[in-house]
Amino acid sequence: MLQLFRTERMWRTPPSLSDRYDVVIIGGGVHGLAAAYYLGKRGVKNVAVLEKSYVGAGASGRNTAIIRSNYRTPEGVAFYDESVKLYEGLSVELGYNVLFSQQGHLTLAHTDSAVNGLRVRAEVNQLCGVSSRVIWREEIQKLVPAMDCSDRPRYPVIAALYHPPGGIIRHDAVVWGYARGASRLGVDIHQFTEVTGIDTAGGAVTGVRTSRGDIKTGTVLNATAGFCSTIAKMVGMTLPITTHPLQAFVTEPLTAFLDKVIVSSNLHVYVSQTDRGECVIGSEIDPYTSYSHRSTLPFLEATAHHTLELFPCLRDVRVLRQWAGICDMTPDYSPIMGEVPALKGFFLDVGWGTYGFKAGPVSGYRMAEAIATRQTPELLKPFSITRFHEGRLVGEKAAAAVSH
Ligand code: PYC
Repeated sequence: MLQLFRTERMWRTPPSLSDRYDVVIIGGGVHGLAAAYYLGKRGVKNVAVLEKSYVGAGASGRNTAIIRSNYRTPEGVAFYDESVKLYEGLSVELGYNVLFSQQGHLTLAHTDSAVNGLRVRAEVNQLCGVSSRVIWREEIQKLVPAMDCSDRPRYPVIAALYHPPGGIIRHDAVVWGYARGASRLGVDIHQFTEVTGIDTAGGAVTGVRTSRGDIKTGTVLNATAGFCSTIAKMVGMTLPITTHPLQAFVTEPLTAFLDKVIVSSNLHVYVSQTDRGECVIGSEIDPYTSYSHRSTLPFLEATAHHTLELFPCLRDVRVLRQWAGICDMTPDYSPIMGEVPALKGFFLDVGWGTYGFKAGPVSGYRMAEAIATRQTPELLKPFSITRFHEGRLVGEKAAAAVSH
C-alpha cells in the first residue's frame, strides 16, 4: 500500500532532560550535531546537544552553503581539504542525500594586487595537493558564459582562482542528516533548551544550568555561532571575537544559466544558482558589530549593483527573500578550536566568521576526537586559543571569501 506519511521521525525528542551527561554540547547547528554524531560513532555514550531554538536555527540555516578548501595558509588548506573530503562522502555516511554539487568555484580578481593574492593562494593550494589554479579571461568566459568578462564594467575581470572541487550543498539537509545520525547513535537532542550558566570548581567544568533544569557534566563543548562570547563569559572568559551581521538574498527561480560558484574579492559579492534555479547572492559582513538579524535596503542595493556588474542579464530579476545571520570574527579570520588549557573539560569550537558551514564535518570529526581522547589532533593545533598570546596567528583574511 502506498505510504503517504512517514512514520519515522528524523530524530528522537527525549521526554525530559537527564540530570547527568558525560558530554554536553551547546549549539544544535552543524558543528554541534556533527561533533555529537562522531562522538556517537566513537562509542561515547550519554551525550546531549542543547539548542536554545530549533535545530539549524542559527548560522547553519543562514549561510550560502558554499563548500571549498582554497584557503591561504597551509593550516587552513589542510583543515578545509579534510572537510571537503568528508562532505564528498557525507550522503553515503549519513544515508541521507545532502545534494553536494561540486560544480567548481571561481574567485575573481579585478585589480593587479588581487591577482597577486590569487597567485599566492594557488601556490599554497597546489603545494597542499588541492586542485586550484589561476585562469585568465578567455577561460573564465568559457566556464561562465553568462558573466560579463568584457571591458565594459567599471572593474573588469582580470583573472580568477579556479577551484574545481568547490561547490554548493543543501545546508538544511546536512544539519538534519547529522541530527538524525546522532540521534540514532543515542545522542539526546534537546531543542528549546537555553543554557543560562556553567558551573566550575577547581579549574574544571562541573555542570550546566539550563532553562529546563541543571545538568552535571565534566565536559562542555561551546559550539555556538553568534553567541559564543556569551557562553564563554559564563566561565569568566573573554574571547577575542567581535560579532557582525552577514546578509544575503535569493532571487526568483530562473532557467539554469550558472553552474559555477562565483566570488569577487574586489566587488565583495558572491553568486551561485541552486538546483531550484534561484540565485543565492551575498556580500561581506556588515561593517558594524551587532546581533541583529534584520535585513537592510543599503545592503540589497549595493549587492544588487555589484552583481549586475558581473551579470547584467539579471537586470529584471525579482528578489524573493532576504535574510541576515551573525558571524563571530576573530582577529586573524581563523576559528578557535580545542580544550581551554585553564579550564579542564571546557572545549571551544567557535570564531567561525563567514566560513563555518563548510567546516562542519571536519570540526565535528576532530572535536569528537579531541573530546574522546583528550589529545589535540594535529589538524586542530594551529587553531588553539593560545595562539593569540603566543603570536602564532593563522592569517586567513585574504581567503575568507569577501570579508576583507
Ligand atoms: O568563505 O566561501 C566563503 C563564504 C561564502 C560566503 C561567505 N563566506
